[in-house]
Amino acid sequence: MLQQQLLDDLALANTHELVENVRIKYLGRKGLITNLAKETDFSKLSADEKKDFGQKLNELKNFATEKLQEAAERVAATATPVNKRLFDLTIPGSHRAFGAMHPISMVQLELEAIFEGMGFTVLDSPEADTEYSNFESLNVPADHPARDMQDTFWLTNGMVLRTHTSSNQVRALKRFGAPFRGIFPGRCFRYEAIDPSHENTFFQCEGLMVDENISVAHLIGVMKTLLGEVFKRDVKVRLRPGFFPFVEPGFELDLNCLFCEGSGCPTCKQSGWIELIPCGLVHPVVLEHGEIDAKRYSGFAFGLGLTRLAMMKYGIRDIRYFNSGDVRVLEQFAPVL
Ligand code: FA5
Repeated sequence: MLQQQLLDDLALANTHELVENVRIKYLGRKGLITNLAKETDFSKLSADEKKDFGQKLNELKNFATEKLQEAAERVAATATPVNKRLFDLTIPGSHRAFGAMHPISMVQLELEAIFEGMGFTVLDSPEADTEYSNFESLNVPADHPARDMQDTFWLTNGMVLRTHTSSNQVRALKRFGAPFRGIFPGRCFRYEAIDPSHENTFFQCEGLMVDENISVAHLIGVMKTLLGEVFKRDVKVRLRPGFFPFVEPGFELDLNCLFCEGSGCPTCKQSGWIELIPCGLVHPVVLEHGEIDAKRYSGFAFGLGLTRLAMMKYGIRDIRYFNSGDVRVLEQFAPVL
């Protein structure tokens, strides 16, 4: 009877822990089999009876030991290996530091979305380009004084590190023809003194729209939409005449300094204004270089200072932080989880 009871218990024991419980129940210090000897009054038994009892008790212990051993082996054979156990989703995970997108990339993506919403195509363009693309195609001949405005890094093969994203204007017009609407964001390089608002490596976003009857009104409309969406509030801007050989007329669109609200600070060089978007109507010579009929089509172009826009949007007072590689700057843009 005790044997059958032991077998029934072991049939239900499917872990090592349960098998051990069965062992304790039968063979432990106060176990059912162990107790058989303790509870028997040997003084009342004859010598033969004692011998017989001892034999049966040993047989029972051996039986139990054997069945417990079998049960332990069965459990070991069917146990799930540790590396195959199901995940416990309630265990708290370990925290990993998240990376952050660079603020310039964030502004670039935002600009791309805004312009795509206005039907503009986003184009990539080369950082190392020809002298023709960077200057001549834009109505800036070799001896033109405007070249002094952009101190240039020349490469040993005669090419240049582009000084502005305007270098892609004629290439885009030749490739896509008119009508055309596109932006080309990218990195530009100038050999110049570095200060809180000037870097030798910075980002611009060129915009170019060519179609029939394009006027300054279209240019202003697009600029207003752009700044309204970027700053999500009314910003003060001013338009003043500006000279660039590739536009006629040319303008400088300045943004009222968001740090000092126009009263003057180091970022705006005490002027109260940040020079942000030079722009104008595309010069007919540039259209012709782009193989566009300048009598039929007109257009506007702008060269937005992307890095300076990122400074204004995120309140970064010194342009040198962007290229500093200081991870503490970037950490401030990491997503909060
Ligand atoms: C140009 O580069 C013209 N290609 C812009 C243009 C395009 C005019 C199309 C007309 C039509 P400018 O040199 O002013 O213009 O530079 C444009 C913008 O780039 C500036 O307003 C400024 O925001 C930014 N920028 C220029 N130099 C630096 C610099 N060293 N560091 C950071 N940003 C700069």
